[in-house]
Amino acid sequence: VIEPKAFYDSLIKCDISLFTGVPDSLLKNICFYIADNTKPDEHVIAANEGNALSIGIGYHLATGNVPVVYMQNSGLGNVINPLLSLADTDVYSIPMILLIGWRGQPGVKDEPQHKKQGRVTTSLLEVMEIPYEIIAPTMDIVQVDKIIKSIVNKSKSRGGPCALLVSKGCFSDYELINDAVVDLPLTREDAIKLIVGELDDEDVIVSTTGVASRELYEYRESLRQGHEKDFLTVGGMGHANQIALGIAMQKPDRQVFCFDGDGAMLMHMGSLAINASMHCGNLKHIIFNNGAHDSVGGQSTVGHQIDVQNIAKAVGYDLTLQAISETEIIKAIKSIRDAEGMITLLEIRITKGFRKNLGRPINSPQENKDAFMGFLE
Ligand SMILES: Cc1ncc(C[n+]2csc(CCOP(=O)(O)OP(=O)(O)O)c2C)c(N)n1
Repeated sequence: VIEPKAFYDSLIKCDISLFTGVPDSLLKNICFYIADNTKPDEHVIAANEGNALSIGIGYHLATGNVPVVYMQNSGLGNVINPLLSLADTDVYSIPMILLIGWRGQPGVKDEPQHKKQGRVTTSLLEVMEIPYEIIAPTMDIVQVDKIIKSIVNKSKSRGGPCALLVSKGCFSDYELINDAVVDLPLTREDAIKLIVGELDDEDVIVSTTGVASRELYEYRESLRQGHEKDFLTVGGMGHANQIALGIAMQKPDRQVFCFDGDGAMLMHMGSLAINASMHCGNLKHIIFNNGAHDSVGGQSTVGHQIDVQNIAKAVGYDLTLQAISETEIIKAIKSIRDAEGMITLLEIRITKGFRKNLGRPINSPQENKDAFMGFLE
C-alpha cells in the first residue's frame, strides 16, 4: 500500500505540474491528495475524460511538460478519440501519463458494468499501442517510484501517452482537508424517496450511474416493490438522460423521469440542447445536484457554481424549477407531472454523502432490462 503523498511526490520529482481528470473510487485517496496540495492552476477536475486529456494536450503545447490525466478505466471510452486522433505518436505526439483506476480487474470481485471493461483494459491499451505499467497493492514506494520515473521517461522519449494502471487497494487513506461543505437539508436518498412517492403507476425512471441507482433500487426493495419501472444506468455515466429521451420519444403517453447527477449532466451537457430540440414533453429531467462526484468519493464538480435552471432554459426546456426542501420537492414534482407536453427540468440541491450500508442490485442488468421492457409494453 502506497501513501498518496509519496506517490504524488514521485510524480512531482518528474517535473509534473498539471493533474487533470475525472475521479474514480480506486484513485479516491490520490485524487484527494492532489486536490489538497495543488494550486488552482495545477489541477482541473474535467467534465469528461476526453476533456481532461485535451486540457493535458494544451498544457503540453504551452509548457513542453508532461501532464497526468487520471480516470477510471470506464473513462477510456471517452479518451479514445482525442488520444488516437491527437495525442498519438502518429499525430501530434504528446507525452502524458494516463493514471487509470482498474475496476473489474480479472480476479477481483466487482459489479457487472465493470467486468468486461476490466477484462479488456490491458488489451485496449495494447491495441492502442500505449505502453503501460501496473501498480499493485503489494508494491512499496521504492518500486513504485522506479516505475513512475521510467514511465515518465518513456513517455518523453517516445513522445506519446503512457499509462499507469492502478489495481484496487493501492493507496492508503487520505482525508480531504479542503472539502467544500454545503449546508443543505436533504440527501439524494431523501429526495429519491420523496419523488418516488409522488409518481404515478405508469411513470418510469431512468436513473444515473453510481449511488443514485443503488438508492433507488434499495428503496424499491424496502417498499417490497419490483424494479420494473426503473432502468438503472449502471455504467455509461452521462448517458442516462439520452436513454430517457429515446424511451420518451417512443412512449409519448408515459412520463419518463430521468434521475441525473450534476457530474453526469456536465459530462455530456450537449444532451440538454438535444432534449429540448426534440420537444419531447413527456421527458422529465431531474438533476440531483450535490456539487460532487459523490459515488466515487465526493470530489468536487462545478455543479454548485453554475445556474442549472438557466442553462436548461437557454437551450429550450419549457419549464425549469429548483427545489431544496421536502415541501419544495413535493410541490415541484406535482408541477412537473401537471406540465403535460412540457419538457421540464428540476434541479434539486442536496448535500453529498450516502449510507455506508447501502446495498447493490441483486438482479442482473439483463433481468432489469427484461422487466423494464415488459413494463413499458
Ligand atoms: C465515463 C465514466 N467516468 C467515470 C466513471 C466513474 N463514476 C461513476 S459515478 C461517478 C460520479 C457521478 O457524479 P454525479 O453524476 O454528480 O452523481 P453522484 O455520484 O454525485 O450521485 C463517477 C465519476 C464512470 N462510471 N464512467
